[in-house]
Amino acid sequence: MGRRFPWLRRLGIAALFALISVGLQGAGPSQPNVVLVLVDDLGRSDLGVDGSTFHETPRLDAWARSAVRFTDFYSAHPVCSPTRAALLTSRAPQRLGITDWIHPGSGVALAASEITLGEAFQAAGYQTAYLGKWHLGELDSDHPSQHGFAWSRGVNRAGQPASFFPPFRNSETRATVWDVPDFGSAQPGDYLTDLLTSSAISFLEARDPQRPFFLCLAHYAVHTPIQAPPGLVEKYRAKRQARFGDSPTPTVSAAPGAVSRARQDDPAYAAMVENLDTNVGRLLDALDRLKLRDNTLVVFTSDNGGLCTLEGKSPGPTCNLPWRSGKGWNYEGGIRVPFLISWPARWSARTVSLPASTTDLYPTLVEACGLSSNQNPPRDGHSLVRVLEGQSDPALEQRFLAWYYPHAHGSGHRPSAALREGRWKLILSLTDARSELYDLTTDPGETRDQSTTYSEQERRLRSQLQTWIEATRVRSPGAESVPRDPASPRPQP
Ligand SMILES: [Ca+2]
Repeated sequence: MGRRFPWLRRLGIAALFALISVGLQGAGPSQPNVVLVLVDDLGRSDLGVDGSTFHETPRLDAWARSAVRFTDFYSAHPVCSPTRAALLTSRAPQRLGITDWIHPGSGVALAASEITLGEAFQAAGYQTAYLGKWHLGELDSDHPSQHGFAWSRGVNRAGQPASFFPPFRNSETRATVWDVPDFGSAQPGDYLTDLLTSSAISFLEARDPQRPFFLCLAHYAVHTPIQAPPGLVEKYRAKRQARFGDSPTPTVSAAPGAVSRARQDDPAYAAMVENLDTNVGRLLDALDRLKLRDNTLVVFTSDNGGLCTLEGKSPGPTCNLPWRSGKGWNYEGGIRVPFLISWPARWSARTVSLPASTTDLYPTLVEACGLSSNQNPPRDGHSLVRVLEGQSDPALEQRFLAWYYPHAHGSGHRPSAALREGRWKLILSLTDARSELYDLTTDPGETRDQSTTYSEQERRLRSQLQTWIEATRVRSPGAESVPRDPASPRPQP
């Protein structure tokens, strides 16, 4: 609609801010704060609470017991940039023309015209802050400061840091998109995840206590490069030796030419996960110390599944079993992610098994904080507030979730789309139109294709998925990010 009727879109934006300004009259510290912790590539089996016995995550495990935990939460996409764009706008990534991770120099970026979470909260009088990985465009005009985040730290121009160690750059003489800014005073031994958390805590301490805040802490961890504090890596080397001896890491085949790690045993990756857990604990402790915890919504999730599958002979650094494959794929391992949310003043601890998605965060946070109920531009997410309050929500129970990834990926993935409705999961190849159908109730690992046995179900879901793709994708030539030869292997971001 926005592209065909720009005046209507402008009217919609004006209506949004008019609604927000009404809400502003009641703005103040009584409104809840928001802390959104977005982790990069953290898998659904990486935390102790999700079944890991190799990675140690005591702080997240303890918080999970007092939070609302979703068992069937999905990233909007199996790779970074599309999920991040969907998180900020509640729109399916293909509506935004971001259907792959954004390659340096590609010119792909989140359009300035999109209304982001940052802009919605800033317009409502919130102090807004963004730290860490952005990956939604590399120009100054693409920076979080241009999307409603007034304060930022450590935002580089690419999908990963040059290094997790100072000086956070590859070259002393030449600037690159991977350089992480703002930490020039870091000392040898400092670590990026620690510094980002310290900056977030500094923001909390220096904020105006009379106004609520919206803080997004988007860690570069646990994405490549797999680097962690040496002492912690040594701890996990010893743990690996004690548990597995010298036995080689077992692998499984997720698809022809793709190799998946079949057990968690990477010492450096495990150390990154434990360090992340320690830092989430530091942030929660700061909220307690500043007496902010009760009236702050804290959200914790990941932008895609764990990296376990790669094209070639070596697997990725983690294992998502019992979920199939990982980052880059539309199997459960690529899109099912951890999700915790808490607001102690309002919501009781519970476990929710209804499927939900990154696209639901915008309407959930906006409704929970009482900002507005705008529906313009059309958003694809659904507010989770009723579920978080312990009520049933028929609309949420009846809907389907879907994914569209029309590109090849260094994990071995070839263009595909997927749909989940209730117990059923359909995966559709976009190269040869073959489909796979799985019953997640009896086969959560997606090992038994039921498309022949349940052919009527397969036809119905395939038609539903194709209709959704046609309704949401951008049609203008070149609008889908980085369309390349699907047969060409591509580097990992
Ligand atoms: Ca990612």
